[in-house]
Amino acid sequence: MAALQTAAALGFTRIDLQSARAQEAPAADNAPAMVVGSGYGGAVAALRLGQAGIRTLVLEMGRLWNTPGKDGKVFCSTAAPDERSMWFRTRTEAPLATFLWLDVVNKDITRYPGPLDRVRFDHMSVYVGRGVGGGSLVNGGMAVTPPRAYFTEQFPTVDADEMYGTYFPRARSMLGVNTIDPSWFESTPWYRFTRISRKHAANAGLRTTFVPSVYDFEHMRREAAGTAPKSALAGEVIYGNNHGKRSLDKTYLAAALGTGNVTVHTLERATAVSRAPDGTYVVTAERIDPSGAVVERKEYACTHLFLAGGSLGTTELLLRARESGALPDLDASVGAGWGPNGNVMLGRANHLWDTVGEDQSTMPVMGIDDWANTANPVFAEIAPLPTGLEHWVSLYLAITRNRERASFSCADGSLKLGWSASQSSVSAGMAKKLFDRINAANATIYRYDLFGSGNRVFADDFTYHPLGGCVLGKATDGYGRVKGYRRMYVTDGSLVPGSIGVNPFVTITALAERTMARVLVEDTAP
Ligand code: FAE
Repeated sequence: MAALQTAAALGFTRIDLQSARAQEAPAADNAPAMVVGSGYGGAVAALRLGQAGIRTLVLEMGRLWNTPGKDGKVFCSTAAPDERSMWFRTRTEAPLATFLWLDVVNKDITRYPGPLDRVRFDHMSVYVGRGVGGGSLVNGGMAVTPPRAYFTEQFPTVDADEMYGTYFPRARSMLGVNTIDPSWFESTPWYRFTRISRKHAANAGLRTTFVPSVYDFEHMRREAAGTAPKSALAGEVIYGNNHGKRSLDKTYLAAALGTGNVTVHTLERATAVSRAPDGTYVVTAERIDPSGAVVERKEYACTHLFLAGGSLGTTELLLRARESGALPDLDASVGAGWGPNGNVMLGRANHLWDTVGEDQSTMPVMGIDDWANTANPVFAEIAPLPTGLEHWVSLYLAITRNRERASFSCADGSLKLGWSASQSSVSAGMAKKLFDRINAANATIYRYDLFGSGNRVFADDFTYHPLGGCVLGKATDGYGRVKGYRRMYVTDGSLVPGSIGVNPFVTITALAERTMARVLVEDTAP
């Protein structure tokens, strides 16, 4: 409680965002504004608060990835994972588990706060990034703006003109989005795998489209030319990129720290949120050491609280607060409206003459766009499988329009997700319809050896794109203000109602920009 008393003594209990600018430097454990999580939603909030002159504390449960290990590199590669790969595991848990049914992909590792986590629920695993930058550390960098018609369907109350005119462009510019030079794409061996998949899609009458990226394609060209250190061309992606990628620590978060008003506490996990009688939010946190041991329990007080722990992290904090009675007025819809963005991974086996190449960039640059097919809308990213050997596999991550939704609960203390295998099979069914067409047109078959021992073709039991849990306009108002509680906000992927039809981080970033623009102007009344 000492922290709270300090906050009250410093007058932090009833300040607003305007008056927060005028506060004197307080004790370390307090800040006018706090942000939980440093992924897309958290990074936007931190930057915009910092620019507004508001002292802001960011709590991030993962570490800061800026120190080289013994090999001189910050991150390890996908092919040679070590303790820097996964979040407190003794063996890696890569999405593509086997090759020719052999357990050759995953490796034993030492427990350590690595940047990739796989959170397992019944029938659904959720991959998330952990560390300063959240998912931006481990993701494929695909920076896709959703089709306007689908965005409008998912967010009927959001002004699409404003989103497409202001916030999407702002997000893309801040994230450093760029596009591959088409002539380089056509000639480089590093994207032969993509060109083969494009040809097979075209043979089935399907359209492909280039997708932008936050990976610096000029750097990639220098990698190919041998004049820059290799990262995307050296198999680096899901455990982090040592070069080339404009992850949030190099964009939004660097700018946030540059304001001089933002502090990031790493290896600190918020475990509970409550509210003091004077309206101050109290965030309870645990600080861990690199072995995972809790070395300190802390309590922070703040006036404005921005929740950005991602779909899982934010939903869990709010659900716990509602169930424990700490924040009883939270909306009944907190925990609901979750979906995996219809994700399904699958592989196809090509003919011997359709080689995909031993050189493969880890950054996807093209998708098969059949979203406009109202009978079976699918957008399938053409994914790399960089093994350094020719394997004739075409890999895909399909985003299907699966309308199934699930709810979280944490009645017995642990977070549970009510997602069923039959809900996943909706996504698999849609992916199958599309890829059956491609196989028929090319006389090819699926690969049965990539996802474990059971001859599985469609990996529909994991997602890279967890969305929902605190849906915009349901658990929050139309701008991410949490219903039932003033000065508490959600700015991350939990606002998106389970599906957005494309890879989601541009949408999450743009929505967070929209929230911050509104909140910093309007939420000034005491
Ligand atoms: P997120 O980025 O997950 O950040 C949440 C942060 O909060 C994390 O750093 C957590 O460690 C931290 N955190 C959580 N709970 C707590 C707590 N209680 N206390 C303190 N810290 C906490 O959230 N999306 C694309 O658009 N394009 C892609 O190419 C793409 N590829 C992907 C590939 C992989 C392997 C993965 C895992 C994801 C991929 N995604 C991609 C998804 C994308 O990274 C994801 O939608 C965003 O990162 C979600 O952003 P949020 O701000 O919601």
